[in-house]
Order: sequence, then C-alpha cells, then structure tokens
Amino acid sequence: MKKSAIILSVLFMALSCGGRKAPQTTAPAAKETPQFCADSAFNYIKAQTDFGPRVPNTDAHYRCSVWLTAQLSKLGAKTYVQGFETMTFDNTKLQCYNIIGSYNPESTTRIILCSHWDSRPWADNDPDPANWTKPVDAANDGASGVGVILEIARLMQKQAPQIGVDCIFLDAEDWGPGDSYQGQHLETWWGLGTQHWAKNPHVEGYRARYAILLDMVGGKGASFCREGYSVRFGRPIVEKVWGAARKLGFSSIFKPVDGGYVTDDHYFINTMARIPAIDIVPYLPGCEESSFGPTWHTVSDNIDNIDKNVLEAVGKTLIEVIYNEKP
Ligand code: AHN
Ligand code: ZN
Repeated sequence: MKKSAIILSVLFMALSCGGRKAPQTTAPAAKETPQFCADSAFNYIKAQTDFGPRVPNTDAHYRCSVWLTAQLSKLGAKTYVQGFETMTFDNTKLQCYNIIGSYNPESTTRIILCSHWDSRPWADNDPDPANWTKPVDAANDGASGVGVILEIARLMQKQAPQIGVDCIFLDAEDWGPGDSYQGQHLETWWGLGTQHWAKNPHVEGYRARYAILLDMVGGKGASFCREGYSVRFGRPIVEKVWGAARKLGFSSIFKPVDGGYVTDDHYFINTMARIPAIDIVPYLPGCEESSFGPTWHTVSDNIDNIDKNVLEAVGKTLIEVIYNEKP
C-alpha cells in the first residue's frame, strides 16, 4: 500500500468513529468502556490484504510481518517477534513469525487475544478447479481477527484495562492438508505457529488466565455457535463472552447454541500450553458449500466479502469482556 493511501485510510478512520461524545449532563457512575470502531478494524484488514496473500516464504508475508510489528509498537505495545522455521505436511520448510504485543506487561493477571495472520497457499475449496492452486487473499480467514485485535489495541493505548493483555498474531495456521490429501490427516499439520509458541512462550514461565482466539470473524452474515473444545476446556470463558454478547443485544450473531469441534489454534493453546482457550469461529456443521461459510478457502475470501456488522459485534463484545476483567 502506498504511504498516501495509508495516511488517507488512517485519516478516514479517525473521522468515521472518532467523533466527540455529547457533553455529559449527569456524573458518570463508572468509567465508560471505549468505543470499538468497525470502520477502523476494516481498514486494518484492508491494509493486510493490500500486501497480497500472506503466504509463508513470500515477500508479502515478510512485509506484512514487519507492518504488523510496527503497528503494535506504534499502538503502545511491548512487542516480541518469534522467528522460527517449521516443516509442513508436504515437506516444505517455512520461515515463520509469531508477533506479540503486550499491554501492561508487568501485570501477572493476563489474558490473550489471538488470531492467525497467515494466508492459505491454495484456494482448494473453490467451486472452480482452476483456482485450487491459487493463494487466498484471506481477508476473513486470517486478516479479520488481526484487524479486530489491532482496533482493540488502538483503544487499549488510549485507555488501559485493569489487567494485562497479550495480542498474539500466530503464523502458519493454514498450511494444512486439504480434503483430497491421500496421506494421514493429523491435527498437528494445522496451527504450526501456535505449537511453536506453546513450546517456546515469548516470556519464560508465561501464564495467562485465558485466551480468546478469533478465526474468521468478518464473514458476510456470519454467526458463532459455542465451539466444542472451547466448551470442554473453557466453559466459564464461553459463558462470559456469550453472556457479554447477549447483554449488548448480539445474540443473533453469538448464538446460545452448541456447535461442532474445530481443530484450530486454541486446541494447541489448551492441550500444549495448558491455558484455557476458546474460539470464536463460524462453524455450522452440515452447510452446503462449507461449514465455515461460503468463501472459506476460496478466491472469494477477499475484502469485498467482509461484513462490518459482524466485526462490530465481535469487537464490542470483546471490549465489554476485557474492560470488565478484574485483576
Ligand atoms: C481443519 O480444517 C482441520 N481446521 C480448520 C482450521 C482453520 C483453517 N481455520 C482457518 N482455516
Ligand atoms: Zn483456513
């Protein structure tokens, strides 16, 4: 993205949600929670897709890693970059980067907000076989969670929550075998960046109260059921998040319904790092095109199919949770 375009989009987001609040007539009872801005989250998503598909071992991937680190740093976080090499199911050696931004780094009471940031190298669920070898823009499947977290980071710089928050952008989630792969299908072919982080935390002896994973939180008309491993390992967190959504009137998006099990990054945070982790993921088993929504692993997973209403429901719900968390 050109520098002028970046400046313009930042200016736009400052104007779109940054308006002053009406003057207070009565004394506020408690400090208000900050206002999540879906336009700003959208701009953070577009800035990522503008690099092109962020497939590991490509220039776009490397340049986006530098940009993500710079964003967290600019937004006042203490940043860590974990560079590492990993092997995939198809014997490709990947150069990867997990990117971490810590708020209130001294606090011993911490929560994690995380999302994968890499793009899948193949749109192998596309209806057109000609697209099966093309990389995915991954506006939803990757960039959306990162965009929501960056917007929350922007708000945390302006108003600190009472607890420590670690924003973790996980690499190499999506280089897993497609349905047509003839070899063994192992869980461990997915979430490679998370597995590295779980074995090598960015801080020695790292602990957190819980983790919330965002995966595909910007699909058109998306909704979220209570994912299986999230309920198994982190039922109270699921209840906290879905309860906050209900309080804000988002129960049509955060459905109070149990969904299926998804082998996603949170699975490894639970089983390897032993930190309770939940997944906000649009998984509706038995859907026609895909259980993860119509653009999943297709070339249509691009910025034109991002839904600001969904971003807003997810962002506002998380703000409600984070600013009510007590040390
Ligand atoms: C499996 O399909 C085994 N896991 C899906 C995890 C995923 C892929 N999330 C985004 N892309
Ligand atoms: Zn994916």
